Order: sequence, then C-alpha cells, then structure tokens
Amino acid sequence: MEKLALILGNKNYSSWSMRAWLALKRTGADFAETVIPLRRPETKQAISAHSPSGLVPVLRHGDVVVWDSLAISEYLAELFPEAGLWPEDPGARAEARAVSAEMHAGFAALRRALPMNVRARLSAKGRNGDVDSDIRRISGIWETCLDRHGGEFLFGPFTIADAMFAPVVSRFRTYRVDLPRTCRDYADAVWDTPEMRDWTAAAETEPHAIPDLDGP
Ligand SMILES: N[C@@H](CCC(=O)N[C@@H](CS)C(=O)NCC(=O)O)C(=O)O
Repeated sequence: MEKLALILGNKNYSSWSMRAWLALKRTGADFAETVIPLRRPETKQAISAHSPSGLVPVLRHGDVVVWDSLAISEYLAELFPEAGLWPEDPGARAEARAVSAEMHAGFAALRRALPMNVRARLSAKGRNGDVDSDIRRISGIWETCLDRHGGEFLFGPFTIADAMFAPVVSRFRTYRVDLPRTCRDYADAVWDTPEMRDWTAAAETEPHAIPDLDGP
C-alpha cells in the first residue's frame, strides 16, 4: 500500500487536525506527519502546497488527496474496515454519522468563544447564552449516545464520532466547563486514550505559540 501522509496544523490549536489524526492513529497504520504552524506569514503558502482548500488537515495517499477531516475519516474507514472506525450496526452507524456531521457543521458559538488550546487553562471570556446552549446540546448528544450504545465511548468502542468530539473534550478542560457526571466520565475516558495522550504530550512541547489564543 502507498504510504499515508497527514498534513496538520499545530497540535496545540488545530482542532480539525486532531480529529483526522486520531482516526488515522486508530487504524494502526504507519503514516508520515507534517505539522504546519498556523497564523504565521508563511502558513498560507505552506498549506496551499498540499491542500486545494488552503486548510488542514490533508491526507495524501498516492494520487489521492483528501482535505477535510470528516472526508479523511470516511476514507480511512473504507481503507481499514477492520479498524472499526464506524459502529458495525447500521442504525448505530447512521447515528454516529449524524452526530459527527452535527459536530462538523455546528457549534459555531462554542468554537468562537472557546478555541482549542490543549496546554492552557483559561477563563472562558466570551461565554454567552449561545455557547451555553451549544454545551447543553453536546452534553445531550453524549448522554443519549452513552445511554443507548455506550460502553466507555459514545458507541461502545472508540469510533470516528469520538474523534469528532475529542477537541471539545479538550476545550471543556481548558475552560473548566462543568459537566454532568456521565459526560465528565466520558470526557476523561477520551482524554486518557493512548492516542490522545500522545497528541497532548506533543502539544505541550510544541514550540510555536499563537499569542492571540493564549489569553492574558
Ligand atoms: N472543514 C475543514 C475545516 C478545516 C479548518 O478550518 N482548518 C483550519 C485549522 S484548524 C485551517 O486550516 N486554517 C488555515 C489557517 O489558519 O491558515 C475540516 O474538517 O478539515
């Protein structure tokens, strides 16, 4: 098989990159990774050398180029069926796709007010009613999935749906968001996966800071 290469933004700040990277790690496949620091003078040109949309993450696999986190995850699920990246049951799989799509397309208020910053602990300055309603909806999704399908993760074993919500898990830690008990346990389980630990360890020591996102 051609070697897989994933092009990412900073591990500390790039929430979309985290999703694709976690999905790829779960396949167990060998891959090369390139981190492009975001918000620097050379960023745009560096990303455009790989990505038709000018955004990361991008997966390259021979002639195939996939430049969106959810599309990358779908591609990996097809390439590595044995990795169980989606639930086996068609109904559960449809639900996992629905919550993943909801995360992919939604929660703009939360994203704006609580940007991902893995290594920081900050106060949530821009938290308002819209952010609270995003937090309630996300907690509701987690509770419903855990109740209907869960073991440790939303659909039992770790799937793409968990990778899609992993940056939210990090945001909730950074901004010390209070959660119902079940959601707290779920968030801890995601945070404690070996893949997430690898990612957060790399984020801790990454040299490139974005001062605007680091708070006062
Ligand atoms: N829908 C895209 C969104 C990707 C995205 O917005 N990526 C951000 C980084 S997290 C980016 O590339 N920004 C370009 C820049 O900051 O120059 C996906 O799911 O991959």
